[in-house]
Amino acid sequence: MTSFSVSNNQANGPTYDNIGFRHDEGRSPSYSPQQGIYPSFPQQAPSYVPMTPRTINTHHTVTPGKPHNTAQKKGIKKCHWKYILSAALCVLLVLAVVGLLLWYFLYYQCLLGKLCKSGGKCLSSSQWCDGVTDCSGREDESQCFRLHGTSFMLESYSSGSQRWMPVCPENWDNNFGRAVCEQIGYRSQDYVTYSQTSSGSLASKGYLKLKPGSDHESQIQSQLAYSQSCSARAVTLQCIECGQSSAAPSTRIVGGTEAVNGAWPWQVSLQISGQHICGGSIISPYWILSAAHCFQEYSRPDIWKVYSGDVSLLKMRFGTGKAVHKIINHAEYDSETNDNDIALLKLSTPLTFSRTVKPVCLPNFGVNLSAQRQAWITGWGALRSSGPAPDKLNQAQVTIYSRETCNSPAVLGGQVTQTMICAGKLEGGVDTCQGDSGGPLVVKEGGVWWLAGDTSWGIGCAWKNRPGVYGNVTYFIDWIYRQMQNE
Ligand code: 4AZ
Repeated sequence: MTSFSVSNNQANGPTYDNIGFRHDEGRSPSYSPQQGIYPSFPQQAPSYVPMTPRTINTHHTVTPGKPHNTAQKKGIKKCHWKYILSAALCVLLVLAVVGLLLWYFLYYQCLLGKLCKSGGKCLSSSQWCDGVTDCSGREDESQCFRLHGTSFMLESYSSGSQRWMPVCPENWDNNFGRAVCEQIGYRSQDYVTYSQTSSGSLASKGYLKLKPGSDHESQIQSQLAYSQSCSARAVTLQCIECGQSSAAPSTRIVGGTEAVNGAWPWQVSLQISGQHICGGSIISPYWILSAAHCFQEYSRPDIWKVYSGDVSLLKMRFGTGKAVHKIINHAEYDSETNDNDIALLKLSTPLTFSRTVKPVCLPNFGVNLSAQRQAWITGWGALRSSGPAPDKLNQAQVTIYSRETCNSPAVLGGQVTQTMICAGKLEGGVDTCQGDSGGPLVVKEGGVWWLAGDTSWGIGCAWKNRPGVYGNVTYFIDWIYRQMQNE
């Protein structure tokens, strides 16, 4: 974490000219046959002598009143069949082309349906979350529940109306809550409770309600049915106790300060041979969220140890640290652009939560963690570019900027993609730095702390108009839960 002011003399970032597609106004109209080339059928036998259309009538003269000879009649018949045959061929060709185009767009490109990621099968939209597994990787039935907003309202995807709907608490109990949390990706041991909230405008289009006699051990979404009304409010779910800090952060805003124990209980230090390399955030007893670039050179899980529970690296070394069972880097991480800079570490044994070891909340759908929010960064990174790393965890408050501001030519000039967010102080002086990578960017909203980003990259540290760049955790939420479900 860096906390000093420097003036930045960097040249502005590159700009890109986006010359969009222009319709070709001078294009000739599509082909249409010229009038008068072919004789109108069946006035006369065709001549098989190659000729220009203009000469047709000069080769055969037909005397009025005189019967046509047999050859001429045969010629007419031949021509008749030829004409029908070529017309039929044309129709067949057109049908084949139309069929091919329909197949390409409707099935191959799956324009109207949804594509299975595994196997590439195209399903109709109503097959998604209908309780029947159609994709070989089960993804059509694996993400049919989500939590919405700061109230943690449960939503289920309705295959019938093809939208997310709140769940009515009628017939609901903790067994269903636990089963849904497990389906989302949490362990049943971590389940806290279910409750009820006002669904507000989200229920204006109805609810999904458990049918009487539903069984929590069977597929839950196939036991939910559409209901216009609900006697109670809507189900909220706490799948894990998350986002609770045990100590208030310093009220000082500008610059970094030393953190106290328990203020950021999700912060971990990822180490190799007793040396701090990267930061990370606890999201559940088994899972740490960090940055993919931390594991490019050191990709073997057995060389890493995860330390948690204290602001002092020295003190944490008295503990043993947790072994890493598996490192899951995002498959589309791009080390050139830093796109998709996110990784998950599965621990060999679960963490025991305490006052100083707790998970942060993963962003629920609809929680606004975007532009102009005040957020906090924490880490054991360098106090200045290429400077020494501290023993104590540092914290600083930053502003999350809109992608438009991040990408303006004077700031990061188009390098901030949708998988990233940028945050810092445009005036300079406060930022993450080497060694903070993988660590958290958090926002407090509705009384809990949400993980908005993982520290990824930057141009220098704390330079004016060069805010730090973070992995956009909201963007990765489906990816994160998919990994948690699969392991
Ligand atoms: C790094 O090298 C690094 N100023 C992390 C964050 C930032 C710069 C560098 C953001 O790990």
